[in-house]
Amino acid sequence: MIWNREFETLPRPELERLQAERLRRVVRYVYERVQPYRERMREAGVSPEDVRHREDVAKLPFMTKRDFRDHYPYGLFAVPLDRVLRIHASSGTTGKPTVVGYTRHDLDVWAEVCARCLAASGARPGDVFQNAYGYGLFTGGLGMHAGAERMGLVVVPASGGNTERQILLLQDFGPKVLACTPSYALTLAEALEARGVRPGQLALRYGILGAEPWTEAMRQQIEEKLGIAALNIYGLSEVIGPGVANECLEAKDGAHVFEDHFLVEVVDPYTGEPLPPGRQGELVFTTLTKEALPVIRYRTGDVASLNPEPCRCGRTFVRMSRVVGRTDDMLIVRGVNVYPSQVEAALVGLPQLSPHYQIVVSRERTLDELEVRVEVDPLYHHALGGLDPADERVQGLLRRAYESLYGVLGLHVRVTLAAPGSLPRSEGGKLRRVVDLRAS
Ligand code: DLL
Repeated sequence: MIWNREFETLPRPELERLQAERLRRVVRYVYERVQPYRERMREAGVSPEDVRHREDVAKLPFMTKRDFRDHYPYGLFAVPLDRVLRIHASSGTTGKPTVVGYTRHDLDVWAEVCARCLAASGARPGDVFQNAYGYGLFTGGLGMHAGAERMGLVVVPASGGNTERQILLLQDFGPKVLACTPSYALTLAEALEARGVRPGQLALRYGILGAEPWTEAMRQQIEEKLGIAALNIYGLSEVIGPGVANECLEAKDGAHVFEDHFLVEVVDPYTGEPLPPGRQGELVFTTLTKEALPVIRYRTGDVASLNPEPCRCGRTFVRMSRVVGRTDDMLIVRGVNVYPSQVEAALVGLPQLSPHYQIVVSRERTLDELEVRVEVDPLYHHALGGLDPADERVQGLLRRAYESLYGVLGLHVRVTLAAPGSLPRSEGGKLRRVVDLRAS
């Protein structure tokens, strides 16, 4: 179902005209109201008059997470604080959180784009919706909540965590739609399995999963274990929260970016030069309609590519690929770029392994060591009767995992097999899979 047919299927020329008009307006608006950005534009020698066409966005200077840190907490707001109705924040890896604010109009736009995500993922007005994104400062819970109310869903505001209760709600309240992080969807799937609940016994049909990277292999696992169609939702607090892009049920092949509100570019992470469609690089967003905290050319650190091909669902919005990693959590191990998703892709071909893994990077004097810890599939673990290093089958599995990782990464990796359930699980939110011991 297309929630807002008028905008989501606008012919490209009209959409691009609309973007140009909104871009001109937001650049002037920010120039007049946000001092740090005005200074940045002056330094770059660009004035609002220089921005006439959509392509002119490339003349503008970038914003980064650093700007949020430097002007913490409210220094990038474009309206006085008393026009802000809501504050959210995302915890960074270091120090202070990134603070964002919304006017009444912004909350309205946010509900609209989240409603589009829910509709694109299969939800229909009247469906019961279990919202297991965290409520609170994190944007996931309240963002999806507002979208669901806008759509007319029956909202169960479960929030993240408390797996026992989630299971009870899934069994007794009969939700058809579930939203949570993909790693938490796996936690829930395992918990159901452990209780002998089969997918067919639940009313669940659709999952709206995001807020962290995941892969096609994980999608398959989740779809099988929960008996649902699992759709990818993408977003970030600095741009709005969830609701920047979402896959459609028809194609499940890239997330449509809601381009009437967010102008997207892909740039070379090193040079900042815009890259053509299809090329992988850093996603950069300009908000076209936000009031409290518009961002201009915000560098997300997320690495992905764009696909402008028409989609069979009828939406005219460009599709972004899965996020393959972040420019800043990309590991460089002995000079080789490594994304966690590559490790996952290398391991999925081995059915004796489970999708639970952890990557540990350490340094022995000067040499980086990459260790991948991966859990053995519970059934296979049972058949093995433990993980005896002398067991030939264990050795064989280690060798195959090693070879597969070497094939994908071109790096020697130390593989450690772990017992089912021994590696960290998502307890409701985002899962941290990488442990980098080199800095400590
Ligand atoms: O995670 C917003 C959100 C909530 C998105 C619920 C989807 C669902 P932040 O906490 O600010 O906001 O984190 C944003 O999470 O820059 C990406 O690195 C990552 N991320 C978000 N969605 C995806 C996704 C929310 N579908 C950061 N795939 C972003 C991969 C994602 N990474």
